[in-house]
Amino acid sequence: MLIQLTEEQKMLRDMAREFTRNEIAPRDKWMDDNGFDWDLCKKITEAGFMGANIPEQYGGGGGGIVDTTIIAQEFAKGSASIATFMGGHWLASNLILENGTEEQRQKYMPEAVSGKIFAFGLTEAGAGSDAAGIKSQAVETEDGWLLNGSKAWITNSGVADYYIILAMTDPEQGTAGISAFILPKDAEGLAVGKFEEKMGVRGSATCELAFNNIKLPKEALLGVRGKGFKMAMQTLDIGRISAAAVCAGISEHAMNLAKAYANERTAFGKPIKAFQGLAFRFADMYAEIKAMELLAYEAATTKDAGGRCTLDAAAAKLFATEKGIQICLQAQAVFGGNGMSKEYDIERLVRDIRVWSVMEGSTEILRMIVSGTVLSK
Ligand code: COS
Repeated sequence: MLIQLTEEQKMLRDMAREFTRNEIAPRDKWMDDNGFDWDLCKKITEAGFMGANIPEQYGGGGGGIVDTTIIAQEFAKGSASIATFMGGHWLASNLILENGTEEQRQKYMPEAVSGKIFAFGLTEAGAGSDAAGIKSQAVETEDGWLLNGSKAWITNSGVADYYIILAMTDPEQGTAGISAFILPKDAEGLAVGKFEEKMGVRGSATCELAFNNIKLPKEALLGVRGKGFKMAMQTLDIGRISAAAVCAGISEHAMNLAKAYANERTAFGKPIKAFQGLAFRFADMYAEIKAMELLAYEAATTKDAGGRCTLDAAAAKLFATEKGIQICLQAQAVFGGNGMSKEYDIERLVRDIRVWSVMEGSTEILRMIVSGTVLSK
């Protein structure tokens, strides 16, 4: 498949690139030290990126998956944390867009555009890769639902205004017994834990959530009862495309940092880029980043055309996360001892990229999905 961006998409890319250079990149180190940046979040909203995935009729940018993939990749060149934050927000708001009633869309979509933050809550302390093993439970009552349980490692938790929570409604039915609910941050009985001290993407907020007899109205149910697992899996297909593009963005950032260093640092009387052993690293980095991009955009194009992209999205993320980690390590090696120092941004990128081989489907889960499909064909 030949991937060609439209003129509008090229403009979107240039806009996201400029915004990254001017607003995002200068704040990344601050976020690494201090956590979520509310001022930057406000600027992202004002620039229209929060609603990039929302149709124009609800006030959004009307973009598809290719468009959000472009933004995610550009943002990741300045900050993996911000790309993570945006991915979580788009994923959760997209769930309402694709599965909600018209009333739900009319209520929540303009809010997502205007800066209310959304989060997608699937993972629990005892159920990560085994997503169907969640224990949170929603019991139907006369006037709504009673939610109990907990979630862990939820991107945007602690800063989100709304959570899309996956819970068991009919445990005896396995994956067909899981449903999705819209939970506002001020719901009585919702306890939000302290921010996790993570190794990387430290500017993206992550907390534990506990649900203690939370009463939700009937309208809190998102989509059809029992369809929550499928909705979550379809959403993860999109998340994995974005993850692949984010890894391409982080990798390009790492390569560019290493390039600048290789130009300026000298050894044995010449710039270190003159040594072929070092120069060849850049050939591999460039080729692998290009391949990451192509896989990500092919899956995004399939999704936008209405096709199922489970296999291609999993393959794109598998390749991008595994290669991305290697690229960041290779780029760090160009810096020699300086690569270990916090004075150089490269050490942060090495920490940031690591999370992607776990988040939104571990490498092992992705290999299961890809090998299962390839071998059954
Ligand atoms: N799109 C649409 N439907 C899907 C789907 C997808 N991508 N993936 C699975 N389904 C459907 C299946 O077709 C099946 O439907 P039927 O029962 O009608 O046949 C149903 O969902 C259950 O699928 P399956 O039997 O494959 O479920 P498993 O419990 O075996 O789980 C894996 C499959 C391991 C792939 C899933 O649990 C997974 O992706 N785990 C990783 C979770 C993850 O990425 N977590 C990251 C944190 S969230 S940010």
